Amino acid sequence: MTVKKYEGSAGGWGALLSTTKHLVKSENVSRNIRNLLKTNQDKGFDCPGCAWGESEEKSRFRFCENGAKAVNWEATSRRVTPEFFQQHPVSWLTQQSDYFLEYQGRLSHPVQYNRETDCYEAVSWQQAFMLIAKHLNTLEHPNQAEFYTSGRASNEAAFLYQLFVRKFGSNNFPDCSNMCHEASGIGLKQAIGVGKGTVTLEDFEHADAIFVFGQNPGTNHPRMLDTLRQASRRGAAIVTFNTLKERGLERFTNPQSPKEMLTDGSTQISQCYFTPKLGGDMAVVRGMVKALFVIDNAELDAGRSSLFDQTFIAEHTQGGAEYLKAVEATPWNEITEQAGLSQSEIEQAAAIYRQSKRVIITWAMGITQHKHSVKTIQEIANLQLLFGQLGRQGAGLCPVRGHSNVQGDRTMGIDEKPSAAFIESISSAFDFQAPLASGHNTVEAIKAMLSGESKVFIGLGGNFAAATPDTSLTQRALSSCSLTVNIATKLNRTHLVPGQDSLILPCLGRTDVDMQASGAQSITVEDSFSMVHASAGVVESDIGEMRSEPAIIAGIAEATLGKQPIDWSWVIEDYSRIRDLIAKAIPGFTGMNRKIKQPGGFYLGNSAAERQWQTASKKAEFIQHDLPVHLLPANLRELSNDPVFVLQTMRSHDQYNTTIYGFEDRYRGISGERKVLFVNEDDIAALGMENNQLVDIESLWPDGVERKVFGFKLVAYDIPAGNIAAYFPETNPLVAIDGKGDLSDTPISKAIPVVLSTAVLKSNKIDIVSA
Ligand SMILES: Nc1nc2c(c(=O)[nH]1)N[C@H]1C(S)=C(S)[C@@H](COP(=O)(O)OP(=O)(O)OC[C@H]3O[C@@H](n4cnc5c(=O)[nH]c(N)nc54)[C@H](O)[C@@H]3O)O[C@H]1N2
Ligand SMILES: Nc1nc2c(c(=O)[nH]1)N[C@H]1C(S)=C(S)[C@@H](COP(=O)(O)OP(=O)(O)OC[C@H]3O[C@@H](n4cnc5c(=O)[nH]c(N)nc54)[C@H](O)[C@@H]3O)O[C@H]1N2
Ligand SMILES: [Mo]
Repeated sequence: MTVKKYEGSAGGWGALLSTTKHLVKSENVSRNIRNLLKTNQDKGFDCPGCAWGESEEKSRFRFCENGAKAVNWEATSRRVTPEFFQQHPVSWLTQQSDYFLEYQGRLSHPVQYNRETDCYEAVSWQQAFMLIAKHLNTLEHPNQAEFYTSGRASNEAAFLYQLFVRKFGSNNFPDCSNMCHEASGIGLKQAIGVGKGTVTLEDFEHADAIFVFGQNPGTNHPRMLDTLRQASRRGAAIVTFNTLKERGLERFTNPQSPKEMLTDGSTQISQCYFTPKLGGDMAVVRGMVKALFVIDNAELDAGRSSLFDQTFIAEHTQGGAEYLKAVEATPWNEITEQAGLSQSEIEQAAAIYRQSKRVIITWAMGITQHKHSVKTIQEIANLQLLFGQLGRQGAGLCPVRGHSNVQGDRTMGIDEKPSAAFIESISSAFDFQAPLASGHNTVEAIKAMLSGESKVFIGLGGNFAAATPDTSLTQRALSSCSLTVNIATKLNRTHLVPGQDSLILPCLGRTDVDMQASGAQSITVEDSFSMVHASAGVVESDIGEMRSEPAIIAGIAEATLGKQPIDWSWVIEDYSRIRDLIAKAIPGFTGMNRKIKQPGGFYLGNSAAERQWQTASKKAEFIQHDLPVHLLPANLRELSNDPVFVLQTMRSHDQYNTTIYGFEDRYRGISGERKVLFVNEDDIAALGMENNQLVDIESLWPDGVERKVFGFKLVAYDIPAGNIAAYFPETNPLVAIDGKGDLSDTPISKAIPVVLSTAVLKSNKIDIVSA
């Protein structure tokens, strides 16, 4: 392993070289280059990398380095066949790293686990569907099954899936969003009546300032960097709040700009870069509002007009006065202590905000994976409401979504707490009573499987065993099921935790040609900006027995329910038939088949952006919360006499969630290792430890369970004292199942209380990644 400070800008030659390296490694160079050229083009496929939108601008290249990795690794010619499984029993595969599992290539045949041989063995699709139907139809209650979804599923697949599950009788839809932007959905729905972002990509061209909270676009949304670069170049102020100095937010060289590439130039991204403590962002925003309120009072005293948009506040909002009273009552020392920033730093940020007529605020996992995430998001909304930054061009709220269709899946009804209106709409469109009672989210699903209440797990994509909290408990939950089913492109950890019966069903990915009775099909997705557009795969390769996700869901549904409430096989012949059903049942999708023919697709609209408030009061709500009493609650601090650190678990530059592409975290200067722990230099000294030494990490939770991971290398890093950072999923065993966000139930993956000790040479039972 090497640690070497990265001095360059983000992007640039490093990104280009890495793209080329991954092209070569995936053994299909020319075909893959052809694929890249089709990424995010009107007639190509939607990049499975992230949910950032596409500009209208005609450019030949619409992929980024990390999108290229996602495309290449999906389009590999390697195959995991029944022969592979015959040679490799599950107990042997369990010992292999996630990198190894991913590298074996695409799953090619449906397989069923045989307990006697400990191997997966080939089954026919029909046998697989019948086995699932048998398990589902013998449950005492439909709520004894869990139907997980990861955010790559298309609108068509997600729609059929939810229709099947609701007709079956359940709302048990745990999904990746429960671990991701759940808090954004809940927080915004209460505040502005819609749980989605209010801006479009075009708004970024008009913003005077963009505030970026808790997000690492250089790695996770590289195409966003180009948007930020353009904004910066035309003079918009970009202000970043991130616990770490992420290079992509400092400066960026656009690999698609010949001039920058040839002159070694780069664009400064953030005008100001603040490094608050983990979880300190609510205090930051509270401080900004406090600073602005003081100026507002002074302006009014001097007989000048208010800083705030008083017309907007009066006409469109309620609760503003109470909120400002609470802001006034919050003392500066509480704010600065919690934010980890000085009053003057916060005032500096407030000054930029004040000078900017049009402000966009973006955020991702650094905001959503805390105990007080919903509160923080509502604090951000409060700030924007004071200045009327909703329904104004170049302004608004922008939660930057993760998986490429996670937002679309929710729109299609992958929602364990569907609204009464949604249920009414499905019920009347398909002439049956869909269930009204809430189903299980991810944490509830794990608990239900663990207690034996739920007996069947079906995963539409994703890697449940690795992505969820409390790894050993989750694995116990899965293995105590009577049936586990995984619909997947690649082999992963979850497939190695079979229930009594277990199936792996291989599916086509975004890049593959999807051939059905009426010809090649396209599917649709929705990006972070509520744009719905079509995507059609271009890769024609040896697909073995793979089937499309819609076809697999239809097969399961038909075996379980017969032709109810629709003729499942008939709609699969031509996906425009599925879209006609979507148009019939989901608001905003009338004429879907026609509208997706428009270049760039169609905009679903956003009521808050039109200043229509779908809240109980029909106004936008200022929602007031007190700051957390302490970022590290006393009951947790008191669990150890050793210094307690707050750990954030994040992504390296070389992974896609639980998929590990390699061992480089280029911009953080790490190479050849993933078991690293980023710690402040002074903290290392205070612990009496040394840079590069190995430590064990134990998390603290008042339930008496030992949660520990072993052998992480200390890396002295520019990070606030008391805060540390490591990669997920290696650290998921540390997240206690009950360590979750208030109101959102999202695991607190960015706020895990831990203590460190010198490593005893022991390896984890579930040491899920090694080089
Ligand atoms: N290449 C690639 N692209 C991806 C993914 C991937 O794994 N790989 N995953 C996709 C998915 S599902 C998602 S959700 C997104 C995730 O995108 P991100 O949210 O960017 O993902 P993380 O790596 O979790 O990064 C969290 C960032 O927030 C900062 N941070 C953490 N805690 C705090 C805090 O309390 N306050 C502040 N101000 N900052 C904080 C961290 O330092 C880090 O920069 O990316 C999507 N795109
Ligand atoms: N500690 C910690 N835990 C976290 C996070 C964190 O920041 N820290 N982040 C959370 C977040 S934001 C998220 S979104 C979740 C992600 O949780 P998941 O979505 O469950 O996990 P992924 O790693 O994205 O899933 C990868 C698997 O999906 C399958 N796959 C890939 N493409 C397709 C496809 O087109 N169709 C199908 N059917 N399968 C496909 C492959 O088999 C692959 O192995 O993890 C969460 N967990
Ligand atoms: Mo995510």
